[in-house]
Amino acid sequence: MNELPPQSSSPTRAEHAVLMSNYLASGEVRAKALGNRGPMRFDPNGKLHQDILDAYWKQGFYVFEGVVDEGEISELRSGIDDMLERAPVTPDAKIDAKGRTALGRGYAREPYTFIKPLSDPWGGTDKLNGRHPTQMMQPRAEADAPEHVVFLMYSMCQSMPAGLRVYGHPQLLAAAASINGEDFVPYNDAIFVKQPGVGGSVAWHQDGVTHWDNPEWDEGIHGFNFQVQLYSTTPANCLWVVPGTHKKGRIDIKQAIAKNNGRDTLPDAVPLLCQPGDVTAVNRQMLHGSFANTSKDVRISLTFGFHRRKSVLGQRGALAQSEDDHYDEQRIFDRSAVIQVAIDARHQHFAQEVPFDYRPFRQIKDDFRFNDETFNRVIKDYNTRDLAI
Ligand SMILES: O=C(O)CCC(=O)C(=O)O
Repeated sequence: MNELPPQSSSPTRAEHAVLMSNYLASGEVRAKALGNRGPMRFDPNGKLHQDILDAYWKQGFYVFEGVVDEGEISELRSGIDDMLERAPVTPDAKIDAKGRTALGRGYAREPYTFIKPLSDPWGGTDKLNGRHPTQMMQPRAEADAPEHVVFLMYSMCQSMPAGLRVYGHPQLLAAAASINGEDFVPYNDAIFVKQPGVGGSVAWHQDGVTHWDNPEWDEGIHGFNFQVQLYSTTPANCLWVVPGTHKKGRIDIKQAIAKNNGRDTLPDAVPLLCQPGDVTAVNRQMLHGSFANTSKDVRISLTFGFHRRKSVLGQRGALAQSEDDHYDEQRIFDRSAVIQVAIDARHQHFAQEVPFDYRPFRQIKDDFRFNDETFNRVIKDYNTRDLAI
């Protein structure tokens, strides 16, 4: 990577795209050699095939191909377009670009995060428990770029009917049960929006913040995240991970970057290359990040995670949740109910599909059918009850 200018420099969008090209190409070669990708396959008991589990636990991630079909992807894309259209016209505005009240003005939690084009909002700050200690290169956007762009959208189960339905996807939930146990619980969800030529970066980090010093620490204790990809991903716009790092405990990220001559182009990282409808599962202890999207291709990743129940029970809030939050039985039950309502919302839409049988709600499914009452009781402002660790 000798041809890259100093990390602190600010190349133009076009220069950055050229400067990154060798690194992106070499990452693609490394990714293709790993072999941890393919369709979701299950054993006769409905558990992920052992070969897939072995590959997931070895590398810390897996790319599931062709999980969400074309029709559903098209519904999800429309939902995203709608959320983007209904975003406030500027970060503090009350109205969207069409003059309507912007989405989420009555929500308990703001559904949009805006950033300056091509910027890194977290790197080198103490935001989110300081888990992003170094800053990514921040190229200069073109002169006609907007001042702010949407970077993240929250509330997919509340704001997007198709978002709620995909949250109840039977194969995804069966995979979650295989990785975290049948009593698995939710974490949160966030939609990463990487618009062409303006999308920001996510500095290298490991997601988990709670259990690093736990005597019972192991490679699965902080759970994992799915990303449902709505468009093809490329090395220039996708998430990158360093294989195997979920096993290594807390990584000294500053030192890793320093050893790489201060550059964010970590030599062992690989890109998560996907087609629309592919879904990645990434262990939350993996070292991962993404670069400013100076390419011409959009990436929209519906990101939602799951935990082992015992990793969460008795813990305090972290990341976007207040430290005053206490993850007791009731809190876990209330947030997990979103899964059961999502399963039923999905079943009402895709009646031919066998719904997932979520063990914690097996005996009380009827109280969590999807309807106006459960929307208000369970789904409205559900993300104030996220279970971040
Ligand atoms: O998709 C991205 O660019 C970042 C995702 C990420 O950092 C996460 O899911 O924790």
